[in-house]
Amino acid sequence: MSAPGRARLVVVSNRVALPRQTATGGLASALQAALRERGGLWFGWSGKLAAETAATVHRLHDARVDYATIDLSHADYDDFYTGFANGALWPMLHYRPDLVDYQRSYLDGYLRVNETFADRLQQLITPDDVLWVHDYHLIPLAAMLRRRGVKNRIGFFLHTPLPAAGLLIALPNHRELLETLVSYDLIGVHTTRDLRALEDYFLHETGATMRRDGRMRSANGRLFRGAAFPISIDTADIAEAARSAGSNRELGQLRDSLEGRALIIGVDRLDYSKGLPQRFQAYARLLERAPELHRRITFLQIAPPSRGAVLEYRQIRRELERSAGHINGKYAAPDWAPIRYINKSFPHKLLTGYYRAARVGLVTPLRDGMNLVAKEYVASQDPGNPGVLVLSRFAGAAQELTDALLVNPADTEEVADALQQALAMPLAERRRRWNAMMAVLRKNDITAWCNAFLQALGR
Ligand code: GDG
Repeated sequence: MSAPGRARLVVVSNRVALPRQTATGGLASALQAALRERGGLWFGWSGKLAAETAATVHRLHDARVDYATIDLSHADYDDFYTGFANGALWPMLHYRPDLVDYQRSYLDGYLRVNETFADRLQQLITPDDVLWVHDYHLIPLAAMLRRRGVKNRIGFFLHTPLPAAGLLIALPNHRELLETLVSYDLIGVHTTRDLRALEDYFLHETGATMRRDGRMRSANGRLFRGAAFPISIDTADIAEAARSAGSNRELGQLRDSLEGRALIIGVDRLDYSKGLPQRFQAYARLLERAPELHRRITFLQIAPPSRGAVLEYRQIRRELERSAGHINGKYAAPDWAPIRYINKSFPHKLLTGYYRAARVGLVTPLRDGMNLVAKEYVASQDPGNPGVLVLSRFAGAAQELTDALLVNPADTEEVADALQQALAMPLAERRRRWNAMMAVLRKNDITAWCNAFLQALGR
């Protein structure tokens, strides 16, 4: 096998962000940046539905990257994607066992699609390739490839948090699923907290043992390792995009419409893990107790809809419409709306301009693997006059961005306090905090993340 540094990189993820597609997910944003830098093959679902799963493999080549995608049948989409991945695994991994909708037929569909991925992928790879599989949709893929005789190095990265073993065991058939992870050579997670959970699960629930060299040995004798790799952004690229967005017409329109008011911004996929109802409540609390801020602030929440096929996502959408309407109904004046709530996505470059125009970045997920919006907000700031990040303690990003104002997203008063503190923060303190966070992001950018993972996988 050639050194992984030189070997071809094959990235596998459920969704593939094809060239010139707007990527509104963290995984897509990060992998797009990583592959553009290094070249390689990206394999996954096309995002399209067809009569049959994977009848053909669609191929495309652009800027050093080969793309190979397959369509999913309606039944596979329902069972694998909507049913098991987003209806059972996602809530479980985000500490919401109450929302888990487990059905054996969903798990069967999930395993079926992973088998199809393994079949198609096997035809696309050569023995020297290094495989990097992403996220909770594809947990058993390596085990299925190994059964087909694939001996390549295979790494896995989990983009969500990993809850403690005590919670994970509430997932029916958890061992059937999670034990397949031992077929990867390296399992990457975002934070040391996630890593502790991973090791705890294997050591206490599956009979694996820890060796002196930090690798684990599974009950059936396979050696594998877990490690933390906090994902990041293309820091320099985002800083430059935000700087040059200044001349953008839409950004000018936003600035004009503010008429000098301080902007608070939130940008999140519309997802219950992002803490949006609690965030709206905290903002309402701020308006209630600080009348002097009325007409002087505007909260812009951008929340592109996602996973509309899952009931909880439709419910939260309705809940937020009600809540935003309620806040505006109660506090708005003929010439001022305290909250602007938008359910659509924007070009990424424009977002960086919006971040820069905002005095406060409000990022308060209940649980989040990392949260790239927090990092993008920091990287987009004007060094001479940076804004303040208010960040949930339960986002992975809080482990690195310790100079943000860290809050418990469920604590309405604490979030309202932090907003007030952020809006009043003197320039010198804003600059000190921003410089400290920016130093972290310059050092650990997306390239560093990618290299750290691939180097560890090569060892
Ligand atoms: C998962 C994990 C982890 C958002 N709205 C628009 C838009 N976005 C972009 C953002 C950012 C990305 O989507 C969102 O990333 P996050 O990390 O904040 O959240 P998830 O989508 O939940 O990502 C997360 C991540 O994977 C990576 O491992 O950090 O914890 O949940 O890049 O800018 N992009 C565009 N228009 C939008 O309206 N173009």
